[in-house]
Amino acid sequence: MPATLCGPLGACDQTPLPPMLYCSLLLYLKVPMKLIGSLASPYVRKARIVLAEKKLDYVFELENVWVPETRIAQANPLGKVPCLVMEDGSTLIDSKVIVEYLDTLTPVCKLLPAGGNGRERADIKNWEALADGILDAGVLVRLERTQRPPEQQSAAWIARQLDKIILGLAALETRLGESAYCAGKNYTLADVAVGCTLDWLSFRFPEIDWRAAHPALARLFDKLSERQSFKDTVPQ
Ligand SMILES: N[C@@H](CCC(=O)N[C@@H](CS)C(=O)NCC(=O)O)C(=O)O
Repeated sequence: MPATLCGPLGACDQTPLPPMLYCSLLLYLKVPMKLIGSLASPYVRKARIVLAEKKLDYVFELENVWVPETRIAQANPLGKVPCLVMEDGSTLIDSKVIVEYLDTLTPVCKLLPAGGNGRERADIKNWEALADGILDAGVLVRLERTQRPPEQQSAAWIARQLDKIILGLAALETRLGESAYCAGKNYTLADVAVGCTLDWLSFRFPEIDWRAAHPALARLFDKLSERQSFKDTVPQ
């Protein structure tokens, strides 16, 4: 019986190739990485911007994780995007994990300092954690408002999450101060994460006028918006 080339996630009713042979064949055929995601998700955007900055080849597969027919669980048991399917068919989940891995693939536009500089690296990851944490709070507010009937929505829960957004923005503003970029003189993953967060807030919470109260963040965001990677991934 002829062997059939089939992806680890796909159904296959013929004898698959032995895994080692399958992986070697994929590498030989130069199957590009695949990013599963949506055009609106700020976490997905973070990965797309990093892929673009690092000039990495990939296929972007759109997936709506909110419809019952979604097949995202085949790639990510947590049912979330982004999910990166690597050349050998194995997957990485969570934008923080994905972007850290992507940065190791090429020295082009290094977004995290290499190995030895642990403190600097932790500092950049800390910016990312804060930016992502603001997003997490925003997502919880949106889910409360869009997925629950009005009479079941908790005003206290929404206020708690909105506080995190407000305090998180204030912390970003103070930390940025007069610096050219979040981590100092150089553009890093911290800027990618903060830029995605600010733009998503404008997209989903236009009533939060973060620009007015945060001139340093507004200045940073205007600079980031000139980058092709940001222009090509505006949330929609
Ligand atoms: N911490 C995750 C968050 C990913 C996330 O929450 N993605 C949203 C889209 S914006 C999602 O897929 N939600 C589906 C769900 O929660 O079921 C990351 O950084 O990748």
